[in-house]
Amino acid sequence: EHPNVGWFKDAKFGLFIHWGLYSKLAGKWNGKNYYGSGEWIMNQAKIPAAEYAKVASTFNPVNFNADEWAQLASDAGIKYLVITAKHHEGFAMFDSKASDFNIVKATPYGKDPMKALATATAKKNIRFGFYYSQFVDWHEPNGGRNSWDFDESKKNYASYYSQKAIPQLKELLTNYGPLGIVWFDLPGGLTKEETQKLVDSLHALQPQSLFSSRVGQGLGDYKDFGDSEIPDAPVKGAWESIYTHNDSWGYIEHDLNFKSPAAIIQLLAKVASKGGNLMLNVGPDGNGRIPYHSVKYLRETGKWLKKNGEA
Ligand code: JFZ
Repeated sequence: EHPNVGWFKDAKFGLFIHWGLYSKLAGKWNGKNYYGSGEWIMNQAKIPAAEYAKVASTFNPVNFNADEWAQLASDAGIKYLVITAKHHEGFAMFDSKASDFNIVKATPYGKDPMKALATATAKKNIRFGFYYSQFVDWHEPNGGRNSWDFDESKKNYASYYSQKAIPQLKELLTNYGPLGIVWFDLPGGLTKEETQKLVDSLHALQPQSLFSSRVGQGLGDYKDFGDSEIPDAPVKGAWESIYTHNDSWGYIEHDLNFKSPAAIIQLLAKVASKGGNLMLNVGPDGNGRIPYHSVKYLRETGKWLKKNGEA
C-alpha cells in the first residue's frame, strides 16, 4: 500500500472537473446536437484534427475564477479536486513546452488556469490533482485511437510517449506544487515493464502523489470503479467511485439532467458506507463558468453535510 494513502481513505468526497476545448463546443458541431460524453465530440463527429485544433483560437474563458472554484469546492465539503490537464482531444489546459497545442500558446486567453487553481486549492486546504490522458490523444499522428485521421497500423506510440505524454506529465509533476493525485485514464501502447518505468520515473518527482489504477497493468495506488459503478462486495484498499453531475463529463449546453442535492447525498452515503470516496464531476463551459445547477446543488450538499457534522 502507498504510504500516503491515508488522507485519501478519509476524504470521502472529491470534485472532478472536465474542462477543455470540447467545453466550448458544448455538445454541438456543424449545427448538429450530440449527447452523452461531451468530451468525446471530436470522436463522435469524426472531426479532423486540423479542424478541431482551430477551436483553440476561439477559446477565451475570461469568466474563469480559480478562487471561486476553490470556494465552491470548500463550501460543498469537498476534500480533493482533480481537473483534466489534457483529455483525449490532446489539448493541454496548462503551459507546456512539450507541445504548442496548449492554452497559453494557442488561445486568446493566453494564461495558465492550472497555476491559478493549484494556488487557490492550496489556500483552502483542498488536495489538488490532474487527470491526464496518457495514451489516447486524437491530436497527435502517433497518439492512441484516432483512426479517422491517422493510420493506426503506422503509429509509433513510443515516440508519442517520449515526445509528448512523458514530458507533459513531468511538467505537471514539477510546476504545480504537491499533487495529491495523478489521474491516469485508458492505458495502452506500453508493456508492463514500460508502465513500471513510467510510474517509477514520475513517482521519483513526487513520491507522495497517488496514481489512479487506470495507469494500467495493476500499478496504480488506489482503485477506480468504472464510470458510475459502486462495488457490491467489500473492496480491499483505497478506492473511489466516479459519477458525473448530469449525463456528460464535459459541458453540454442541452444536458440539464442534474442530480438533486438529495441524490448526491444518497450517493455519497452509499459509497462511504462501503469505504470508498465519491468523486463527483462537473463540466464548466467554454467561458469558464461552472453550470448554475452544479453550483447551486453542490452548495446545498455542503450545507447539509456541515449541518450533519459530515464535513
Ligand atoms: C474515460 C474517458 O474516456 C471519459 O471521457 C471520461 O474522462 C471518464 C471519466 O473516463 O472513460 C472511461 C474510462 C473507463 C471506463 C469507462 C469509461 N471503465 O473502466 O469502465
